[in-house]
Amino acid sequence: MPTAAPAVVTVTGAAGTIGYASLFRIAAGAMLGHDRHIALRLLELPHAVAAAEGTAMELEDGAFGLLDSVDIFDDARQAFDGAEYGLLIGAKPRTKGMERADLLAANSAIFAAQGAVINDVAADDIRVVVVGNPANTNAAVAAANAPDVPANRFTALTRLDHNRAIAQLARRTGAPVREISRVCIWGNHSASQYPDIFHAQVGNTSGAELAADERWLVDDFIPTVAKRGTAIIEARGASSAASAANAAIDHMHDWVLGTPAGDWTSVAMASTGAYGIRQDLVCSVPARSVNGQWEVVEGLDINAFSRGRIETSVAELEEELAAVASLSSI
Ligand code: NAX
Repeated sequence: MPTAAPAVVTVTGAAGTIGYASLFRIAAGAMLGHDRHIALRLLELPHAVAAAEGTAMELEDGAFGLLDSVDIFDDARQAFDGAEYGLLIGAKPRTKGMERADLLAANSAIFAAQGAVINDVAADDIRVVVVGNPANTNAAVAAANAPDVPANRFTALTRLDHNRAIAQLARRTGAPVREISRVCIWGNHSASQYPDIFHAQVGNTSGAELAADERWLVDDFIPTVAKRGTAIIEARGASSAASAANAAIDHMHDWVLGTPAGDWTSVAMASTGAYGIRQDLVCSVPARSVNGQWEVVEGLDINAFSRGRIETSVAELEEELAAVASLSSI
C-alpha cells in the first residue's frame, strides 16, 4: 500500500523537452518507487506557464494512481516551498553568438536565486539534481547560495554520460548492459569529461583489458561518449531529451533507493577532497548511495592516463567557478 504523505517533487523548466519527458515517468513511480505518492510542482517562466498547464492536463489524463496533485508556478519561492526533491532542468540556453562567459553569467544568476530560495523554503533534507547547463557549476552556485542546506544535497547530472558509456561498451563487446558495472565519469558534464573504464567489468572481460587498445580508447570510446550530445543534436535536430530525463530519474532513484550491490554510478557532487579534487567544486566521481546518501567510492587506483584526463576536466571546472565567482553571484 502506498504511504499517505506525497513526496513533494519540484521540476523546473517543466514545459521544456526534458521536463516533458520526465514528468510522466515520475508520476508513474519510476523515480521514487511504486509505493510513493507524488505531489508535482512545475516551475516555469511566465511565458511558458500555458504550456505547463497543457502538460498538467495530460498528466491528469494519465490517471496515475500515485499522482496526488500537480501545481504550476512562475514563482520559485512557491514552487520550492517544502520541496523534498528538486529537478533543476530549466536554464538559459546558449544562443547563437553568445559567449561562454555570458552563458555562465546568465545561469549563475538563475541558480544563485534558486539556491537562495531552496535555502529558505525547501525541506531541510531536499535532494537536488541540476540538469540545466553548465550543470556542475550551476549546482556549485546553488549550493553556495544555500548555506543552511548541506552542500551534499546539491548534485549535478552526469548519469547520462555514465549511461552513454555503458551503452558504448555494450556495443563494442556485445555484452548486455546489465552485465556492465563500475564505469565512472570524472569531472565536468562537458566535452572534457573523462569516462573511465579501467575499473569496469564488461561481461566476462575487464575494462582494463578493453582499454589496452589505446587507439580505440582515445580515438573512439572517449570522444564518442563525450560528444554524444552533439551527435544526437546533429541526428535529430534537437538535444537529448528522453535519455536525459531517464538519467535524471535514474540518478534520483538510486540516491533514494540505493545503487546495486557491487556497483557504483557517476554523480557530480560537492568534492570531499577525495582524489585531490578541490573542495568547492561540484565534480563527477564514482559514487554509491548508502542509506540515502551519496558516498564517493574512494581508494581506486588512478593510473597516469586517467590522472591526466581527470586533471584536465577539473581544471575546466576551476575555470568555470572562477568565472562565476568574479560575477559575485557565489
Ligand atoms: P528546453 O529549452 O526545451 O526547456 C527548458 C525550459 O526551461 C523552458 O521551458 C524554459 O522556459 C525553462 N526555464 C528557463 N529558465 C527557467 C527558470 N529560471 N525557471 C524555470 N524555468 C526556466 O531545454 P531542455 O532540452 O529541456 O534542456 C534543459 C537543460 O538541460 C539545458 O540547459 C540543457 O543544456 C541541459 N541538458 C543537460 C544534460 C545533462 O546531462 N546534464 C543533457 C541534456 C541537456 O543538454
